[in-house]
Amino acid sequence: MLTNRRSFLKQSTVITVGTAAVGPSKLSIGENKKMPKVVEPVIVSTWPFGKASNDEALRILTMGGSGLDAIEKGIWITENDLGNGSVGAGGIPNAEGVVQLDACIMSGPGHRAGSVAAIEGVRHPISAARKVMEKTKHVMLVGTGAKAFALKEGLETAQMPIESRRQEWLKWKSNQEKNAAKNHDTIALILLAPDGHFYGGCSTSGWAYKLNGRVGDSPIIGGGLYVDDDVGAAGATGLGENVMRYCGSFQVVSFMQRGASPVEACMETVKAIARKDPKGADLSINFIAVDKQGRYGAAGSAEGFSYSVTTTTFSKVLSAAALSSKDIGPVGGNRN
Ligand code: SD4
Repeated sequence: MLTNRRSFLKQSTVITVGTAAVGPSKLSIGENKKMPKVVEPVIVSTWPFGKASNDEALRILTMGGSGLDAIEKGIWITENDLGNGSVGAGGIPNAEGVVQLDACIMSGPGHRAGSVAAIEGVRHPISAARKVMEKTKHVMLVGTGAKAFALKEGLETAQMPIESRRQEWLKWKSNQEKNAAKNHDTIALILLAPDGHFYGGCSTSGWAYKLNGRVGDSPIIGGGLYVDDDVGAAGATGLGENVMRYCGSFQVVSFMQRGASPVEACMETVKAIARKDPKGADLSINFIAVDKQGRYGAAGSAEGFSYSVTTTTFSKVLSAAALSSKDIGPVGGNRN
């Protein structure tokens, strides 16, 4: 049952209707006579750093680029930011001092997906994921196989970890007991494109100082990302182990399919996980979502998650709804 529907609806933001026309003066793709409909694009991503990726995704769409181009090139912006310790070559390494990157991409049309996990030395794991989707019969490649494939496809390599991350890792290694692993973030970027279809991508260096070979939720279809062209798209950030055990992004889309707004769907997913999990609300999980009406929303298991939303009329960072302990009942796990 969806609870507190009214309060959720207040938080849920409707910015457009899927069939609303966008004039050619705003989008050059207005010239495409074959396009069945042109809708106002809505781009949503995790964290404030996602805003720069959103802006690039919008630029790509405005230039007539495809939804997949917008996802890939948008995520490139964050992957290229060496100051970002969570994504791309600037990412924090694993416990062995090796940066292992996870990424995936999904196309609503064709329900296609591509993914790479624990890939090393490739500058743009999101592009490797796209190549897996477009050039192979498979969905997911991992480790050395993923790297070999990416290199064969001509993708750029990069030196990682960068020196400052290596120095931090050395400090962490010499003082592991006292240094808790740092918080860590991911870019999940989802969009409703002008062609009326949904696309999404996710890219991360994973949890800081994770075990060698550990793969999180971000490259798992249905975990860190899910797109259903008939319903909408969802993405996740946070502690992947608490997302992937529950097919978190899939759950968000399923809630939307059953009539929930994006913010309701994100919150119902957080609640469903918190009610079942022995950790209760102590989950460190966050979701974003967009639906067919162009509505968007986000929710997290605690205060502090913010996300970025971009359309042709604004680009801004918003605070997500947060789980309240009264929403899940007494702590202890397996509550029904
Ligand atoms: C992971 N979900 O590897 C990623 C990391 C993350 O906020 O998003 N942290 O578990």
